Amino acid sequence: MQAALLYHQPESEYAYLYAEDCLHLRLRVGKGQVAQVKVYYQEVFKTLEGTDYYSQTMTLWEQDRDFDYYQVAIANPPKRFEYYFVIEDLAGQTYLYNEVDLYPLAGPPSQADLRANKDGFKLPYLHWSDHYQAPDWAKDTVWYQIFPDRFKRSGKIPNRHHLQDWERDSRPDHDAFYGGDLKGIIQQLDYLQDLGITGLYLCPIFDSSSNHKYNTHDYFKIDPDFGTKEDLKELVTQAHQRGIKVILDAVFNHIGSQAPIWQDVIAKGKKSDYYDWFHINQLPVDKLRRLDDETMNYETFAFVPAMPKWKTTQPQARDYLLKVTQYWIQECDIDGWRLDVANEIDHGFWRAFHQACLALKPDFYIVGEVWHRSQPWLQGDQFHAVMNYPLQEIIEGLFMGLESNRSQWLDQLGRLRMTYRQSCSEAQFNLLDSHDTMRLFNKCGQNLALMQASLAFLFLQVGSPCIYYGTEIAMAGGDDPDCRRPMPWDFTDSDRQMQAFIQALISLRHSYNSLINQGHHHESLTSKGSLKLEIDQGPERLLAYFNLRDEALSLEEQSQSEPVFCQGYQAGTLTSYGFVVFAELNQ
Ligand code: ARE
Repeated sequence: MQAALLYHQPESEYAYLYAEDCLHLRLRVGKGQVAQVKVYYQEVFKTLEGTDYYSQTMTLWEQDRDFDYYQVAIANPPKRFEYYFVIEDLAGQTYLYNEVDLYPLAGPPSQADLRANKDGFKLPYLHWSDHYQAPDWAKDTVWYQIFPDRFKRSGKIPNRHHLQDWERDSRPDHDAFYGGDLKGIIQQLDYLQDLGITGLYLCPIFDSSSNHKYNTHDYFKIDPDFGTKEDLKELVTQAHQRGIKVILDAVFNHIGSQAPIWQDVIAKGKKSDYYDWFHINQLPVDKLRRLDDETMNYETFAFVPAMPKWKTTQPQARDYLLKVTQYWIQECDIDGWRLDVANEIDHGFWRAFHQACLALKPDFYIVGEVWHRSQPWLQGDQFHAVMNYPLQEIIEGLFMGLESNRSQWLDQLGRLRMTYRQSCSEAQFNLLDSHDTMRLFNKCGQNLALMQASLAFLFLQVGSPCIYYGTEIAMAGGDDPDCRRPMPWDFTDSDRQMQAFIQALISLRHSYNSLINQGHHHESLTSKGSLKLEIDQGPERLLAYFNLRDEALSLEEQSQSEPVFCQGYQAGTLTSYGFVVFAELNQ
């Protein structure tokens, strides 16, 4: 057994309170090198009195290319928690693994051996408040993302812009306006409720000159083209009446250059009260200038001149943004914030942000936009979740990566589940496309069966799935801005068929949410190249097959089970890259 491959870290995703009375421990070992792992644990001071250690056998929970991951849940753990791992390798050799090293043993450790060893791993005192907690509702949510200018035009709000015709497949350019507004969203809340949606994520809605509103002019004002604060209040109230939560988009990495605050800096330079609220290297800042290879005259988002970067470490700037943060919670009872360009803002700001939100609403939900692995933000003091783009990439590799190495993607899937605490994985914001990516239908080469199968796979993963508006009618669209076409409301028969599939998929998710979130997941490739997904939780089991090859499923595979959640759907016939998804639920 290779000691160098062992890994454990207290107070991380390897040792954490999953719930106030349930501790999760994980141990990483070299793949296939271990026969059994036990954990011995006890209350620190009790061992001094000669009390025996408890022991529990750990379960092989995940595997990837290089490692096996063992996991165990310990109910009602002692508060002062000391523990050792005892590992048996394939040759029957036993080892003790503590915070210092790995020691060979002659056999299972005696209680005296354990008591004599002072280097056990320690969780000195288990304070629930120290540990990552996410609002329970966020783990049971099916999200729907709306790009407000393109979702529904109510016809009741005047618009400052020339509006494009609201036509199916109208192709927007970067500067197009279509006139979607908040009253239009309110008009469609019954539609969303009927789909089974229980969470709405609105892209930015505050005063801004663009159609995307990511260049904010006034953080305390709803964009007049979208409506008023009263409209937002009404939207949230009516959404709540339908069991739908509402989260808004916080664009705190940068401001819009037309904002009075930035205009004041342009006009007054160092005399402006706001000069130090931004990263200014050289005046004037009326336009973006390169000073040398590394430096511009002021910092922006991604070298976009119209998006000067906030200095969120500056006390007044921080206070201003925290005031914005609390204002919309207090005024409109929103349920969460999605954080734009979250990974480029300092952690100190996000800790203060976290406190500010939860001081007002203890079950508030904070989801950061971070496109990569995000442990630093998910330790419990900053975000509850991130937009899970790494999962998006894995599912794309599995379903859309023609001839990709699927076993590698499955390895990454298992490793991703081990990247975060289980409770965090369950609250993740899972997605297959967004306003920043090509639409899923296009990613699937406009193959509806492939799109359905990849969505089914997404809905069967740990974490809360999000569908981007229009996914429910398999809306087409390329990269931004083409992924932001106006939502058609004159549904065709094929739109309705896809809506029925989405409705069935959402219904399955709601019905089996805890099994899907807390069950033991195992994905594998069958000998015939199908992707088999199993989720077990005690007597409950979910089994699904995804055909990933361009030939019909064998009769044996087709006979495995009747399609459960494709009610009214014949198992799809298999064309090239055709997919059939089966699921059976053994109670
Ligand atoms: C638009 C065009 C761009 C063009 C730009 C020029 O889409 O092609 O270069 O205009 O002005 C908003 C608008 C966009 C607009 C952008 C800039 O929605 O339409 O671009 O402003 O004006 C990275 C960031 C991530 C960011 C994406 C876009 O990490 O935070 O880039 N996403 C947020 C929002 C966007 C928003 C902004 C940021 C700015 O969700 O909608 O754009 O507020 C890899 C990298 C990621 C990278 C990702 C996508 O995965 O790892 O870091 O995300 O690709 O590029």
